[in-house]
Amino acid sequence: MPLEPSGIFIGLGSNLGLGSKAPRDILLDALDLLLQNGDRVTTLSSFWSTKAWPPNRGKPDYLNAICRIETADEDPLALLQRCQVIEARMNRIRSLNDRWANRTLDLDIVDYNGIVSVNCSVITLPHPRIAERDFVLLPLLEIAPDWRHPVSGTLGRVLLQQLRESGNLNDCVRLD
Ligand code: PH2
Ligand code: MG
Ligand code: MG
Repeated sequence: MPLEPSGIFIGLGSNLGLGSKAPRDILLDALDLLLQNGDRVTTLSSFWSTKAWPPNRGKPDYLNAICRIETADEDPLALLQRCQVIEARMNRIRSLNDRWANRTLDLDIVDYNGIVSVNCSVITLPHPRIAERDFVLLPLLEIAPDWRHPVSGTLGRVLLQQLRESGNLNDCVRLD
């Protein structure tokens, strides 16, 4: 029997405001824009305030969330492009010399129906660092408690427990 597809999950992040908009407004606008593109947001996690990774570089805290969407097409690359257009509309500047530069908006495809693409220059699915990121796992598990990593098959909650045991937690606070 085929495995139940796990769904399409997008990670949202912001650690910079834009004009009068705070990160929270930017994430809400991004959800609106996804919808306007025809990507139906079916579930949204809480917003989490998280310490910037990598730590101790003086970067502002992030606001992170995860949403689950349903797309009209079945094309991860087309979704990536729609996400990049939304990032650009929120004035996302890509820094050439700082991989972890502050950002007004980051939309990452975390998991696209369990698709595994390795060594693809355009997009790596699932997102390669899920297992190391509590700011991804915590909101993801809120909306998909039985989510499994598409590559290892390991339950997300087990990955989170492993992160806890390794002491590599990032100080994430769930907001109301
Ligand atoms: N995203 C990054 C780099 N560092 N730190 C936190 N807490 N949350 C993020 O979403 C994040 C980060 C690159 O995309
Ligand atoms: Mg990211
Ligand atoms: Mg990104």
